[in-house]
Amino acid sequence: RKVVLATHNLHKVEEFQRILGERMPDLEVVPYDGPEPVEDGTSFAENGLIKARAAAAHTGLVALADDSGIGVAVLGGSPGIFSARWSGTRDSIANLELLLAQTADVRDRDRAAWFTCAIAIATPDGAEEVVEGRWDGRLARAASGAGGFGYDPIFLPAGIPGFSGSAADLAPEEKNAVSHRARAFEAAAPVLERLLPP
Ligand code: ITT
Repeated sequence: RKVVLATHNLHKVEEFQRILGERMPDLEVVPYDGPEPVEDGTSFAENGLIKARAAAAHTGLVALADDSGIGVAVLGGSPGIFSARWSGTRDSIANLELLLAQTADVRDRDRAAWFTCAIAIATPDGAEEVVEGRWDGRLARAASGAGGFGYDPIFLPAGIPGFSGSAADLAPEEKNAVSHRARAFEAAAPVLERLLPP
């Protein structure tokens, strides 16, 4: 059984390979190298579906897409769906530095933030579903940690006993046990089982 992963973000590919390898080891994951559709949806779910639909149509395979980002409470949930290009570029350091600058005056107790991941699944014959996962925490005041990608160095996950570092301080398997992507995948797995050909 095969699924095409409709993302050009290599960090997402790596996380999915680990998450899928552990939870659905019999599934073959093929990367998508076809045309990238315009992501002009107004939500994570819509943008995920746009990507999954395009990959399913182009490959003839069941497609899985991830649309994700970080939300900051005092910014009304921004960057949200604009996370990948928040500074106007895809440079993740520029993006996280802008976010730190925008929240420099925000007190510790008001720094609530969260990651969201929408996983969309589309089949070549037009079935589609989308699920979401969320990971709550706080925005750090400075970047730290060497792992992860994107905004991980400035995200302080809540609820990990004895841990006060950033998401970039977590080992891949630790992040993949609790992240927004892992939680979304938990909801996506039964959908995938249902939509994959036998
Ligand atoms: P594709 O559309 O090709 O999948 P993308 O990177 O453009 O790749 P998105 O539009 O979904 O994907 O943008 C997601 C951005 O949100 C991503 O570039 C990161 O900056 C951020 N992000 C998502 N998940 C993250 C995670 O687990 N850790 C840190 N940052 C994350």
